[in-house]
Amino acid sequence: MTLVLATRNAHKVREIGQVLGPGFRLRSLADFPEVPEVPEEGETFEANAVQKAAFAARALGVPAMADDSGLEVDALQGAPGVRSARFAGERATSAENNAKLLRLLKGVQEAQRSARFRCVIALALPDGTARTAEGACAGRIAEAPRGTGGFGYDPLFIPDGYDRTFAELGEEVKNRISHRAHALRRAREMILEIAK
Ligand code: ITT
Repeated sequence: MTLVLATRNAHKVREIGQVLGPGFRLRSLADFPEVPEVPEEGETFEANAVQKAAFAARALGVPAMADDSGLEVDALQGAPGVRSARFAGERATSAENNAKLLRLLKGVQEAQRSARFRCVIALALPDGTARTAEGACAGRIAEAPRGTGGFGYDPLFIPDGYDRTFAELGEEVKNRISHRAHALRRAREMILEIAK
């Protein structure tokens, strides 16, 4: 079954493929360079996920799925949230975003470093109608980056029940307990309806 993903983030494509398992042929916007940059103007993960999925579905004339996700840090009143990708600036690298996060949390004790990753999966039809499913993963922010796996804030995120970061724990653990894995499991029936 083919599923079109409204993303240009290759790490998301890889994780989504691993969680959904064999049987899905994933295509992403990297396969459709003619689709312009998808706007992301919403104030919530849900609004952005729907905007990305509906934009791609309309542009391509086929159903599309989007993932909008990010990190909420309690000591920062939920920041970086929907701005996770561009926390340290419009074209910021993950290293720059992680450095900014550590700077803002300097001196904050472990008990106050709680955070969660959130993910909203949206499935849209070419007529613009969309449905969504959510997932979250609670944890805390490490004192320094550790590990080489994953992407984004993974070297700083220690999920509850573990003392290693997502980047140290690796794909097998992450794809079992992550925000993205939970959202995809909840979306599975809807995904089967739109995949062809
Ligand atoms: P698309 O919009 O093209 O899908 P993006 O990377 O811009 O790609 P988002 O707008 O959803 O995606 O931003 C998500 C950001 O949140 C991402 O760039 C990371 O910084 C962070 N993030 C989301 N999920 C993550 C994960 O599983 N591990 C680490 N960081 C994550």
